[in-house]
Amino acid sequence: MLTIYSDDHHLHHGRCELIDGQLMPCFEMPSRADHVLERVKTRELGPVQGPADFGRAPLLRVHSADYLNFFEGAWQRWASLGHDGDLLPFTWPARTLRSIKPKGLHGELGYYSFDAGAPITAGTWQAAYSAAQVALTAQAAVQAGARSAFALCRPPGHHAASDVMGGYCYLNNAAIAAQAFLDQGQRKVAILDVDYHHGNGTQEIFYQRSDVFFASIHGDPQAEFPFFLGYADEQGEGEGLGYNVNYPLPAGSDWATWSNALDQACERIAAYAPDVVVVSLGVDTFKDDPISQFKLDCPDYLKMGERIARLGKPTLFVMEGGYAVEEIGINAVNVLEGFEAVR
Ligand code: OKP
Ligand code: ZN
Repeated sequence: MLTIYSDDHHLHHGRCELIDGQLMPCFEMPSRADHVLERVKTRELGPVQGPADFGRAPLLRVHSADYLNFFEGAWQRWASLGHDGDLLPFTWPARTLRSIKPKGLHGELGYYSFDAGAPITAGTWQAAYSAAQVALTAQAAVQAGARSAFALCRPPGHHAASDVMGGYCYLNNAAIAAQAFLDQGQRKVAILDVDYHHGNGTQEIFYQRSDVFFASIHGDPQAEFPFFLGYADEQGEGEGLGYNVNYPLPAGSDWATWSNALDQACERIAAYAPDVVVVSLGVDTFKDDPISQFKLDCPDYLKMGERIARLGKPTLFVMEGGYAVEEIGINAVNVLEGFEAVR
């Protein structure tokens, strides 16, 4: 399997995040992608190539121009105010306030974010831009006829909505790739999100559309980030009604519980009969993940890949979460090797 990877992810290294009332070093750190790349190489998964540059146009198919302009320019505005530490939002237009866009940097940042989990540093735009190009380059390989490809994206993307960042995510790599498939002539795309956290950004982007089917298996938002989306009654809206399915699972869920949801998701995807499948590949479902509560073990990821392969569709894997840094490479590449083992 071809892997697309860019070193630019090192340009994004947030300093800290707030967890359980404590400022902690960011769990979403550069070594995550380094470990996955290393495992891709030691397992000889296949060639590793850098991304091509498809420009901003495919990003604009998913994100608003205002949002992209704000994100690209935010660091300069912050730096010109004399700061050199991470830019973090701290006030959001929650229910009792107005959803207006103030002119100042902090008001605008609150308007374009939903949590304080997406720090903007000097290199964040470049890293996120390159991650989106990584996804688009891997997408192009599948579009050109490859059975599968792996977009080793960092930062991740599935929490990023059309004009909102959050949850370590800025640009929705999987959504950008899914839209590119449609723009290049595919008629139906299914996105399967196996990250521990609900892919709220991806769901929002395609919620009113029937040309993208979105299925997500994740920690129950009653108790887990992102809390305010990802419930089982969210089935899509308007044209999109029936094209969104969520499988919220309780803390402690192991492979038996999780794989039952995967079977259901795969049955729904098979019934949809997509031309291509995009997998939002988070491996934070791992038993030792420091911020998650599922109990999958390393060999389970092989079975995950096998089940996805049995859909029999061209498949693009897009890296999302996974914070047990020592095992992230093993688990991610196990999914890819499991996929490749089914012919
Ligand atoms: C990203 B992905 C806020 C802490 C809340 C955010 C989790 C984001 C997970 N500072 N945790 O889905 O793996
Ligand atoms: Zn996650």
